[in-house]
Amino acid sequence: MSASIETEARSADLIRRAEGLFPGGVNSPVRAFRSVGRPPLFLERGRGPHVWDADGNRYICYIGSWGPAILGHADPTTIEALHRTLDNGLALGATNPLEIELGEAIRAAMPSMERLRFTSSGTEAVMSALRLARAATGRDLILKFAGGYHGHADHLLVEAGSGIATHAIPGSAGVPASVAGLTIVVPYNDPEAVEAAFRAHPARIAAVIVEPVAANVGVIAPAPGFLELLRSATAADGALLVFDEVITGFRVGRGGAQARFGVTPDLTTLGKIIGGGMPIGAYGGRADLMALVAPSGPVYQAGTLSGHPLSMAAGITTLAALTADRYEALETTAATLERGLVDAARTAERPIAIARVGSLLTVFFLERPPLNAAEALAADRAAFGTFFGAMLDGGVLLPPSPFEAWFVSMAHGPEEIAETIAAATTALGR
Ligand code: HOZ
Repeated sequence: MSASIETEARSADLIRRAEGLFPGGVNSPVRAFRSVGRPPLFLERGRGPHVWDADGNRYICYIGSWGPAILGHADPTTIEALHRTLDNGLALGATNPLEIELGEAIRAAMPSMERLRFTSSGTEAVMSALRLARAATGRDLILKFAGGYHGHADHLLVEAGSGIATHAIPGSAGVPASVAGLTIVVPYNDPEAVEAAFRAHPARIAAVIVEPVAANVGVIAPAPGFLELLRSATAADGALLVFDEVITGFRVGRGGAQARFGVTPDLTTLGKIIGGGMPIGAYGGRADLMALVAPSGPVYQAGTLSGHPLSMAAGITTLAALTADRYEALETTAATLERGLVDAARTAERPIAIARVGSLLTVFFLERPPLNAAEALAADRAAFGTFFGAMLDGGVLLPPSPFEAWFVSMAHGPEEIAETIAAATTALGR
């Protein structure tokens, strides 16, 4: 576990060079460790539940590639499928049979995706789904929830979560007011606010987009009846309901949040797990809506690397491994971790709140789990920073933010969970 002076120098050199190259030293803001007051980690290798940094230190990993690594890192079957696919070349610029195989596997798990299209990222999937919603309804307004993160398209960076919440950025510079003005933001889990928005803008809202389990301001479960209310309010007004399942798809169950909570959206966006760790996104839904997408219809959307064979191969292999009994075991693993953290907090007499839906979990330094972003953002950031550092010193790598989900994987076994709980007991005791 302990790094030699020589290897630590390697990390220091990488930090210096990265800071001279990339804004903030990173290629995505969530990878910076600023909000936890630590130098950034350079991860070089992952296997199963573990990752190794550039200095050779090993950690139990709960970043999980920010969601895709549900099987753990470097799942051997996935790696083998990638090698095999690679032998046939890379993107070939026409439809590859693998696209059909993955598309069918997704639709079988999520029947609401009657037709779908692959993109290269979740951001692209959401942009495309909302363009389609606007075209289908002939309306411009989008309703989203405070703290909801749907990628970095202009009109969705309004009161967004993820890196925006972590780094306390008020909203992104560079987004024209006229664009941001097309986005209505209301609190998550607040049915009255949703109804009031529809009353204020009758027949003007194209779509409500929601993470059915909020997972970018920390994990927040939908209150009973909330998703149902979104379904009925959108239907009553003629707006579309879009579930952003980039994180929850194949994570909170094979059928995603829509199956877990029994609410069917008009459109769904996916990413992360369906690519098994390779770049991917997908959007899809009702066949009549998807028929509007070019070349069937007038809504243009395209991508040179969409449906990339490596992404398809990794996705196919990953989805094939996600059997019902493995989800059951994952639920048990995550519940054991949750119970252990609750006990650790009790022993340390620390008031923390743990929110968990399936294998998504957040430790909030709050008295009780939040219901919305405003409550989540009141969490004690400094306390989380101290906790994060102590966990890292104890060999456990958490997402470096109080407002991100921990991703428990199917590779986390009893040993890793016990080690994590032991580290938390020490960390909370400090
Ligand atoms: N959506 C991911 C977690 N909130 C982060 C991906 C990224 O921004 O790098």
